[in-house]
Amino acid sequence: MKPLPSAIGLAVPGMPDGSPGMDGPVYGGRRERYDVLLRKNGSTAVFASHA
Ligand SMILES: [Cu+2]
Repeated sequence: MKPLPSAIGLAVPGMPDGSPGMDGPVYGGRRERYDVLLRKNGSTAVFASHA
């Protein structure tokens, strides 16, 4: 895991299937790829990608 940078926060827009809280049997085990976005100093960057 990467060291944590200073940031306002992390976000995952859109509640993609397979992300935390959108996983498990009720979702039929479906998984989508998604990015975790990091917001800092007025800009947004991809912090992590999950396939
Ligand atoms: Cu959700």
